[in-house]
Amino acid sequence: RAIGLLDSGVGGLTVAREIFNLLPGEDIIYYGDTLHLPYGPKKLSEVRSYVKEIITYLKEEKKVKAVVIACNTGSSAALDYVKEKFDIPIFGMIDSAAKKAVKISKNEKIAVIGTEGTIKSQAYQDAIRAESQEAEIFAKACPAFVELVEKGKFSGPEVETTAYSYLESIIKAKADVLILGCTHFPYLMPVLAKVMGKDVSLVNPAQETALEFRKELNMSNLLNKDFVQGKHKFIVSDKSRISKSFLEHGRRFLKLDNL
Ligand code: DGN
Repeated sequence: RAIGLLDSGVGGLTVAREIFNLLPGEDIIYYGDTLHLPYGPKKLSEVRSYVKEIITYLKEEKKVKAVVIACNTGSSAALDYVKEKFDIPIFGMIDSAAKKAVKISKNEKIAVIGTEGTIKSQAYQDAIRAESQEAEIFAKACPAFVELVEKGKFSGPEVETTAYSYLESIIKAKADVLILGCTHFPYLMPVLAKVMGKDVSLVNPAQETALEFRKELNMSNLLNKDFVQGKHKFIVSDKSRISKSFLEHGRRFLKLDNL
């Protein structure tokens, strides 16, 4: 049986890439909810119902054995809710990144950036707090980063100025870890690293999630042990948007040409 991955659009392909690399033998069905994107500015209750619908589809129609909500906003809005509703393992983006951040922080000043929905939900703040009572948390919604990445702007003066204005307060607060709590942000890694300075570690939730997910599959005896190359399938909810934008962005986000 396959693993289901879902996101509002193409962003989750950054998570898919990590999972393809770590779990090459698994069949994976990627569902991009292009009909409802972006999730970032939407009400959490609305995002929650989209996520529930998609998981219902993946489970009932595609018979997936496990699901990764490969979207920080989707995970923030829906993870606890869907975990209760479904009887298959469902994994989100938040906890593994929060754990890693607390583990590597030396001064317990941890910053997290994401969409408005992710930051408003407090999901990262709660997850960090669950790992460390003492941690000082700095959270900032950075919606313009999503737009820049979707325009293909990963570096240059505009990105740097935007990054500096969003991150100034975090830099001044001397946080030593920054969680890139949105699927799009790893693309800005070089600029973010430059703006934050060399003493700040950046945590990429896509990597942390893929590592923890592999452990979880192994523990639940759901890993495919056959030595075969897994098949990858992509589904979008708005077929009219599949054409250019999904394919073009998809190639870039996934760095694969087989879309
Ligand atoms: N995939 C979303 C996230 O990780 O929060 C960002 C893009 C969006 O808002 N749709």
